[in-house]
Amino acid sequence: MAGEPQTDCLFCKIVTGDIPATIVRESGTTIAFRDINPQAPTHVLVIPKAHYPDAAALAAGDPQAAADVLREAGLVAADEKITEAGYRIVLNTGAGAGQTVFHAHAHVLGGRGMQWPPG
Ligand code: DGP
Repeated sequence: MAGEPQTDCLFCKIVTGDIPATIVRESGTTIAFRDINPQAPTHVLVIPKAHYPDAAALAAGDPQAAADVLREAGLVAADEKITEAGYRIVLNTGAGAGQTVFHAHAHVLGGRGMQWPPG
């Protein structure tokens, strides 16, 4: 069923605490933790606690939780003091776009200059 935990999902295991992570924020519907392979001085992942395979599925299945992810991404940026310089929220969607973990997540990246277009 949509939103149910998946036994084979890495990020569901971070939600349950079965896999450790450095959690920086938590809300009723989301957690935010540092990326294991940071691509910028600040690189935090914000995920819904419920399992949806990508951001589009999350927005379709639970629009409030999708909004919560974006709100928490902004609060992470404020906590990390990267709002003034600017930061990026990235939602890789599909393997062709670089998604490797199929539990919806927003990358919050900041603390260095950013290029456009992204690679
Ligand atoms: P994406 O490529 O958009 O699916 O991003 C997945 C991110 O997840 C990637 O930047 C690395 C991160 N990641 C993968 N495994 C772990 C883990 O076990 N712990 C943490 N904290 N991050 C992980």
